[in-house]
Amino acid sequence: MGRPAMRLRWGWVVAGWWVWLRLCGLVVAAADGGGAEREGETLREAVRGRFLIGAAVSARRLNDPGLAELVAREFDSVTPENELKPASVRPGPGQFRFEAADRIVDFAATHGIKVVGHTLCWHSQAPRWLFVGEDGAPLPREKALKNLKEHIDGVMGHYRGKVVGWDVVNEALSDRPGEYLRQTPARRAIGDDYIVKAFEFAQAADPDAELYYNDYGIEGPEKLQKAIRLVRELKAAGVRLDAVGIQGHFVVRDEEGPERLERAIGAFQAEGVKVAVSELDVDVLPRRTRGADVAARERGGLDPYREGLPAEVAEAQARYYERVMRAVLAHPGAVCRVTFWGTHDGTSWLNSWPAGRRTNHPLLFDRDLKPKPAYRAVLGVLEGR
Ligand code: 9MR
Repeated sequence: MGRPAMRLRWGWVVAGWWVWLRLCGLVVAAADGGGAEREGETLREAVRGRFLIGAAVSARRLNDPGLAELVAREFDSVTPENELKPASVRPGPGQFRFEAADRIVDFAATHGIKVVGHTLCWHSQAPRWLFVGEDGAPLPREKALKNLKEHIDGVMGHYRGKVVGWDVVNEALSDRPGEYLRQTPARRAIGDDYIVKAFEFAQAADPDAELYYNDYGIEGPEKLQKAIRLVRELKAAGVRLDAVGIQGHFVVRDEEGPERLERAIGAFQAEGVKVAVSELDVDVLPRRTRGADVAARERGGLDPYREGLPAEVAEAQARYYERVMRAVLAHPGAVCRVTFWGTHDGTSWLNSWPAGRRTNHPLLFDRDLKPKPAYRAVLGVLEGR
């Protein structure tokens, strides 16, 4: 009788010590599911509250315990990668569907992680009926505004108090030189002020949520000017804009990316608006397409790293990430969040964009969830090394 009870008590004592040591960060590697070999701090510890550090996640992939453990360990914020887009939450007019996004929000609440909402108004991944009539013509302005308001009220209302901020409008700026706004279904139906209207609706739907404008390539000189014009117009219209999301889809061969990012962060800081690096990744595959327009497609893309990322490319990518993080730290207080667009390399959208199925390696963790040189580079910069 006595001996099993003793053993049980000793078991609890040992387990208690182990949990305590884990919390102190003294025991790490053996406990980390997915085989992550770490020493010392995690990203969310190393960032020391200077800004949020996050990853895009999918509800389905969070079912993988190794991936879930990695997210909870390394990040203090998540962005549902697709689950909050209009196409995902709106099965039809008057209808909302939140199950998948709710699973992510519940996961985040369990682990003390903040949730960023992506995205309320975008020309892609949105149902046609929001802004286009059955005859294929743009809806009348009043009807389109009603739909936009109903959408924003419904989604932000459901997540009030659970989502810290929203990409209210996504990718509204044109990639064409000299053209300011992209032509989109919302703009055709409502007019140029659809962006201001979306921010007004969002501000009213959840006054406590932060409001962001999010776009790719706005660190480049021409699009940056357009983004600054938009920031000023929103300000002039009296709507609140808490941060601009610079997506940060970089290509390792594009040497100037980090300098452009640093200049853009400084430029937005001068406008009095914060910056979120909202969809960070560093593509290692050859491609002709620039930017991150989801509609862009390329044929005959090479796929040289199917068997793994060569050490010298992994190193070049690590140096690139290091420069990106130095740009982020160069303007203290200017950046409110850095979010990686995926968790491990196998989850990245860049495995199927701009060319068909390939094996890309753009993130901090490899397909076995092991930290790459890029992870150590990011951690090193955060730790001041
Ligand atoms: O990563 C997303 C991918 O899973 C989707 O298939 C794609 C479809 O539109 O959208 C990707 O995310 C995009 C984000 O929503 C907006 N910026 C560009 C991102 C990469 O395409």
